[in-house]
Amino acid sequence: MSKLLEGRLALVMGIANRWSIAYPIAQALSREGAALVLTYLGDRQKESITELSSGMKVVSTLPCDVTKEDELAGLTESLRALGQPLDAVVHSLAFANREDLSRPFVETSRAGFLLAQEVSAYSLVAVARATAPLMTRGGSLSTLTYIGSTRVLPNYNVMGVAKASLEAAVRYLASDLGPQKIRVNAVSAGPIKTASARAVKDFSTILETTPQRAPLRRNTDPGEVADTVVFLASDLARGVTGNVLFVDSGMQVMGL
Ligand code: 0WD
Repeated sequence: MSKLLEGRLALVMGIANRWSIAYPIAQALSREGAALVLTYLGDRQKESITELSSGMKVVSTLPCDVTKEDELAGLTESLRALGQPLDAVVHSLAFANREDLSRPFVETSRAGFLLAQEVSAYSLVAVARATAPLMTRGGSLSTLTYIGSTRVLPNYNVMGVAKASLEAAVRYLASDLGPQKIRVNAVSAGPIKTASARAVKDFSTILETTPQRAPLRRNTDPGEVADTVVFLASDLARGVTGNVLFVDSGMQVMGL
């Protein structure tokens, strides 16, 4: 069977460790034939990315803190130097202060609110601006979101507001970049045990209740999220842009 992404180049941002959702996404893109560029935050992640990506076709591993304009400019330059069009970008990153994920939302500080917005939502705009000029034959920009954008989940708080902003950014970017045949979508994943998720107080309760209530009666497998990102990056999704696709065992349809 032919591979869906043979001859394509994909950028994956957000592999922090083996539990990161970006890791199975990179594996799935690689399985479908894509060559990869990976970015990391800090030297510790560089080591772990190098180890995790052995066996994948990685053409470059680059530092990129999305709050730093010089690192974003460096990313653009390094991608340009590869001399090959970029076809897919995966934005799988977010950050909020732990204290803002464990107390009433009304107590969110100005600085904590702005930090969550900057790293988790504005970064998609910054990444789109840094990478769209390299997507000369069109392509796909995918990000990761969570249902806390539209529903209230205990302690998700400031991150829920950042995800609402991120999803709105997906729609505006889809409109801006559509004429260049760049599609922009979000995948709304069900709860998955990762370092970021553990920062949300009582996250384990959400993980425990999902299999009792979700239509598929189980939690989300990160591989299912990864396959949806592959779909979005492939020509199969050529008519899909500006969307939020739920990969959550159907949990989003439930009222209780
Ligand atoms: O249940 C879950 N785990 C869900 C996660 C459900 C639905 C959505 N998501 C989203 C997250 O909100 C995030 O957008 O998936 C995305 C990936 O999150 P993850 O895989 O759950 O978490 P993690 O492995 O911690 O990766 C997030 C990474 C950071 O990890 P650390 O542990 O260092 O905070 O985001 C990256 C970093 O690698 N990151 C940054 N990257 C560049 N610049 C920055 C930054 N300034 N800050 C954080």
